[in-house]
Amino acid sequence: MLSGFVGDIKLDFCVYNASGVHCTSEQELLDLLNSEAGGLVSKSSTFEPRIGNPHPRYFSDPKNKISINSTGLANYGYGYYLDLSSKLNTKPYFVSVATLTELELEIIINKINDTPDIAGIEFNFSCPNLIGKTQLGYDLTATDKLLDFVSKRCKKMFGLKLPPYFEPLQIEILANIIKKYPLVKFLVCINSLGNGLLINNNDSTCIYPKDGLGGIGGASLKPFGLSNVRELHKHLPEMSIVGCGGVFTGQDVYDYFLCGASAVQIGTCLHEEGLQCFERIKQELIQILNQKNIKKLVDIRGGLKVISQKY
Ligand code: RRO
Repeated sequence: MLSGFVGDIKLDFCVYNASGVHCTSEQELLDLLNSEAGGLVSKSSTFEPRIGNPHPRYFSDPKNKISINSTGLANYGYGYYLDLSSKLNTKPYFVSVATLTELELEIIINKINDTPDIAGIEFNFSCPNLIGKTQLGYDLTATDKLLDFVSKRCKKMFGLKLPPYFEPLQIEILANIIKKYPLVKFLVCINSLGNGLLINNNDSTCIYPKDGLGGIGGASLKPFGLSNVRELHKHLPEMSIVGCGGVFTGQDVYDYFLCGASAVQIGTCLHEEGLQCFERIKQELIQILNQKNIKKLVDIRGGLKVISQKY
């Protein structure tokens, strides 16, 4: 009833974590494995381990369902996440890779090609918090070039984690680039809204790096996540799209499927509520489908109705 898919991988339950949330250490990944999540994706990994940006670098305001982070790609290095794959193989396990240089990327891809038990690679084209760097996904020429590089080397199924786009034309151009690379099997839309600012009641920024700028997560992302999924689904109807951004309830998951998603990731809600959010959301989805007499969530995929003209 609630299955989903990511490329050619089936998830028994279509909801799992967003990269970056509860997925940096072995224990966190094992927690996800033992939860109701339908799969799991690691923290974005780099060639060498990184300690990330200085603290405080995360803040959330649960009442307003909003978060800000500037983690700065803190991770244990790609080898750590590959070595864990044999322990995590009872569910689809995706490794997220953040690209820093082509030389390092080539080594990482070769190693992943030789690692069984990895369902696929989520290439992060959208980290907003690297000091002195812009988000790769906003440079469509660089995106095209890197996709060419990856496609020529990667033997595993792979996908892209994309930033939010705000212009339909930009999404159309991106979709035309992606069409050139049939090995791209899934897209994750969207990463946090880059370079937002939250202020606390001491008149100060809530986080320290970049004078307080960071990636915004939470409920305000949902309209942009929905529109990005919807627009990409229109241009790439065969592509599997993982919805991400502002998912707190079963209704949010349902809405992402209506726009064309085939699976959904949870970020801020998982961080705030913890692992039990998966079971709660599952029960909410079952109730919605029963009320609407829908047998399988995937049957509504892309079925959003556009309101008809009245006059
Ligand atoms: O580590 C981070 O600062 C981070 C990453 Br890699 C990302 O993709 N998105 C985000 O909000 N933070």
